[in-house]
Amino acid sequence: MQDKIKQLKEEALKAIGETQTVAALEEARVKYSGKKSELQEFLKSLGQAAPEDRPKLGAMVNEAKSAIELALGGRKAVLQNSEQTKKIAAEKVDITMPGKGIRRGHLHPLTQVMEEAKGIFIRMGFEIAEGPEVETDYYNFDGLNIPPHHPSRDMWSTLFIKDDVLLRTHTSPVQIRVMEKRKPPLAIIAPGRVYRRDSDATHSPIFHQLEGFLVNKNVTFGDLKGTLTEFLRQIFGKEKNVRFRPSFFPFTEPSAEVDVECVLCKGKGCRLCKETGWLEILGSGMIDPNVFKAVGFDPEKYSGFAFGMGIDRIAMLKYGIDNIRLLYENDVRFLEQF
Ligand code: 2NM
Repeated sequence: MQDKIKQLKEEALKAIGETQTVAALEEARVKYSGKKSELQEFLKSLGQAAPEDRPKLGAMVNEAKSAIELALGGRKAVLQNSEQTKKIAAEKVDITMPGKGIRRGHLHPLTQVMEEAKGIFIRMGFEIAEGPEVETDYYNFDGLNIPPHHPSRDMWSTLFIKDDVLLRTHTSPVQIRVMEKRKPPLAIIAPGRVYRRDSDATHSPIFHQLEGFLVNKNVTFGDLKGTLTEFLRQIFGKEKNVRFRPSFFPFTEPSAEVDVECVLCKGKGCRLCKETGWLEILGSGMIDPNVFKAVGFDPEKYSGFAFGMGIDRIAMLKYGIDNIRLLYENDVRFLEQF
């Protein structure tokens, strides 16, 4: 009997010492110290032992029991600790590792050029005005000295909505609306989307214009030249030559187109400038007396200059973009280059 108890204790202690997981240890606990363990059975059967042997045997069983329980407790602490360590090691995060870069977005190249152009005029003292993209033919044409059925309407391939309602072909209607409401002195720019029935590598049915005008007493063609030359130097670079060339617009008299030295060949002549050395950038002129009469300004008292430019065209020239569609397809591989 005594040998049996001793053997059972040794076996239990050895098994406990060899467990590798908390789960295996729990199995060992059930087997060696649980209610149905051999040791427990042993205690129950003590009554069959000789009465003089019972105290000694009882003490031995109890001693074995506490030794096993002590070993279980100790082993449990060791195993729990090592399982925790392994778990922590497995979950370890290297906080010194570089993160996944978050790519910064940026403004669309058209927006960038529009903002740049607006900024130049704002710093000269111009105000921004906006107006509807769906216009009446009065504001788009009549008010600008372009009468119904007049051949000068052919200058714009207009998209009509109804007989007298259309998509504005330029932002000049905004300027007519401002002049109707306010009195000189006025210095206004009108940026925005405009629409024409036109589509090829350099024309899109929707494009962007920046127009502007200045009206006051004694405004001269010299003011127009100075203002637009300064604008073009800021947007294309100080070193570029600029030239004013006579032209015609129904709403200005005299009218001039403004060219900048070719950005590609620097004036030598190339495919971009059609061998002329110059790029057409702006239309401009002194506001026609008929426009002043239409808005109720006295042309004897006031004079003014006006100008208009295509922002898409300027963006294409500045960035060397040869197809206007690229500006409207929203292909990130294209856009991220700017
Ligand atoms: C251009 C060229 C020349 C222009 C004229 C006016 C207004 F309303 F004041 F009469 N706004 N914009 C103008 C003049 C526009 O674009 C090529």
